Amino acid sequence: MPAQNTITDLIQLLASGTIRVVDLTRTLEAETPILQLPEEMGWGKSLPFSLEEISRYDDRGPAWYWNNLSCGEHTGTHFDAPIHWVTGQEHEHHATDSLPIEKFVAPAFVIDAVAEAAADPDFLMTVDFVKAWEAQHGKITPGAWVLYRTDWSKKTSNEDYLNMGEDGGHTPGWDPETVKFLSQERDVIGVGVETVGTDAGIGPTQEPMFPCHNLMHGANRCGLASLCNLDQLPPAGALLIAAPLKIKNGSGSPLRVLALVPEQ
Ligand code: 23J
Ligand code: MN
Repeated sequence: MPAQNTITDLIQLLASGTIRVVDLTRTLEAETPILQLPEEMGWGKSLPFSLEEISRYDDRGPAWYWNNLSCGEHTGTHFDAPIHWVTGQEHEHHATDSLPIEKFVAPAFVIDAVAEAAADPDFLMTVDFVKAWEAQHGKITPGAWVLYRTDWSKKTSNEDYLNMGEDGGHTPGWDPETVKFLSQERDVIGVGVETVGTDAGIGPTQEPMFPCHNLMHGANRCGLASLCNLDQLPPAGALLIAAPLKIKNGSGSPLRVLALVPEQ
C-alpha cells in the first residue's frame, strides 16, 4: 500500500476514535516533585519548575500573555539522553539535539508490576519477571520502549511519591541484570517509569550505582521518567510519541509523551 494511503487510514482511525491518544505526561508546576539526591555527598541540585510572568494583557504587554520558565532538564515527565551519564559520554548522536528522530516514534511494551511495587517499595524488576511477562504477552520486539507500570504516578502527595526515608528514597526500580537484558537481548530504545527517575530509590546503593542510568546510557539507550496513565495502555500494541526539546548538547528535557492506543 502506498504510504500516503497508510497515513490517510491513520487519520481516519484517529478521527473515528478507533485509535485513541493517551497523555502520559504529568502537569508541570512549581509543586512538581524533584529527584532528591543525598546532600551529604555534595551532589548538585536540580531547579524545580517555575514561571515568571512577563506580561498578561497589561502595561507590560497590552495584548499578550507570556512567561519565562526555568527548571532542571530532568524535571517532571522528562527524557534522559545517553549523554546524561558518564558511561554514555563517548557515544555519537547521544544528546537531545543529535539523537536519531526515529527513536521518538516507537512501539511500547508495558510490564505490570503494580502488585509487587505495592507490596515492596524497593521492588527491583528481575530478568525472570520480564521473561514471565513475555511468556504471557509475547516477546519484546527490537526498537521499542519498555514501560514499567507501578501505578506510582497515582500517589497523591509528593511525600508518598518520593517516599524518602532517613536512608534515602524507596521507590521501585531495576535489577542491573534486567537493564543489561533489555538493552542487549531485547534491543530496547530505553525504558520508561512512573517514578521520579528511571532508577530505584535505592539506586545510590546498587552495584553499579544507579544501574539503569549506568547501563542503559552506557548502551546508548534512553529513559523516560515521571510518566503517568500507564494503566490506560495495553501490554503491547501502543505507539509512543516522545520527542525531547532540541537543546544543543542537552542531557534531557521535559516533554509531552503521547501514546496511540487501539480502542478495544
Ligand atoms: C542524576 C543522578 C541520579 C539520578 C538522576 C539524575 C535521575 O534520575 C534523572 O532524572 O536522570 S537517579
Ligand atoms: Mn532524568
